[in-house]
Amino acid sequence: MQNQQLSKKLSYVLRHKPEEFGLQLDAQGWVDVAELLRALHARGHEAKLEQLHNVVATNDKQRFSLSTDGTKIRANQGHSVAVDLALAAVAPPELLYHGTATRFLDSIRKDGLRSGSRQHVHLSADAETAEAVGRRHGKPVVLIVQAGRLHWAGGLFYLSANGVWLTEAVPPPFLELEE
Ligand code: HQG
Repeated sequence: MQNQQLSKKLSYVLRHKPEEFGLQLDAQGWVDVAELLRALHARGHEAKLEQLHNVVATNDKQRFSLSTDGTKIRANQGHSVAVDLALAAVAPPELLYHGTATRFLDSIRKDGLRSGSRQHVHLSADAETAEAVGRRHGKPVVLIVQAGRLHWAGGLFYLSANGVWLTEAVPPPFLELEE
């Protein structure tokens, strides 16, 4: 398996469908590295420990973390399965950004940003990153999130290990279109 394929497979297993590989994440989303490699192997996906380490270290978005003793691995964010990443709530910067596609704008204007199938709404620290996130869905558009005001109003914010800002929802009054 190539590194990118392994990365995609890891995202799938560690964020969305561990049970499809006969795996169970612990409460914080960790899974035993040796068990994971065995589960991949059993389904015809060959990967060695060294390659796994390489993918964790070089992944473009730093999507995965190894435990300090190296025996466990988890996804840093993006889960649809219920896990408690045990991130501490922190004060966000005044402004954060959310990239989406133009076709979602009407619905977002009405309902605000919702986490949908994932556990959180994902926000970016800069508009360029947000635009790239939005492009995954179609014609990209960047929304400015009044994160400071939302935090002041009681919204909880978390910063994942790979620099993605997470929050539960962003109501319409805290959103504006970037010019
Ligand atoms: C949209 C990638 C209609 C939302 C990225 C988004 C990110 C609404 C889509 C991470 C809505 C969900 C997550 C509403 C939100 N009505 N549409 N009320 N509220 N939406 O993929 O943020 O490469 O689940 O705007 O870098 O695009 O996977 O979320 O367009 O960090 O590591 O519903 O995924 O990282 O799409 O991306 P997603 P996202 P990875």
